Amino acid sequence: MSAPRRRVVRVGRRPARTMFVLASAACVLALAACSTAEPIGSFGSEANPRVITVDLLDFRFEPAAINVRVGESIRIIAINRADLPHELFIGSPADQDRHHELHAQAPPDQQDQLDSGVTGIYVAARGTGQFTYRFDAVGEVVIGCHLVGHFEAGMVGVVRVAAN
Ligand SMILES: [Cu+2]
Repeated sequence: MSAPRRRVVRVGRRPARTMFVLASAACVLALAACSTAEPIGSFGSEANPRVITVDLLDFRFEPAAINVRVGESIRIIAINRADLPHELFIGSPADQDRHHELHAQAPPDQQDQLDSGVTGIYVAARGTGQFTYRFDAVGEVVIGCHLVGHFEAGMVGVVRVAAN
């Protein structure tokens, strides 16, 4: 009978790198899972919109990608987790450009007055806001924050509107 062989655990370069790659892959998967709100549950009607909560952070939306179905009404609850004000504005790339220009032209003390509450909402630091939006066309719609410098910093997301 031979003595049990001792198992050698190598802490060489290769295993460490492999672990790093696996950990990175896991992180990416976790982020992907967290950053998409799947259309689960009942269809959001105008009378009974589906609620999606979006965190406003410096400088991103969480989730950054939202999936809805065409014709669906979504009550967006925007929770500002940051110490800066933010907004959540919905529209096509052209709408985003126009809204961006609006913010660029407006004086600092009017940055909070540029959202209609129909296509977007301004949310003070640590505040919460909400509005309901109906997604009428299949495709992609952009969400953005256009307070000066925020869009450029990457505060942009997407709503994917799927056919029923
Ligand atoms: Cu912002």
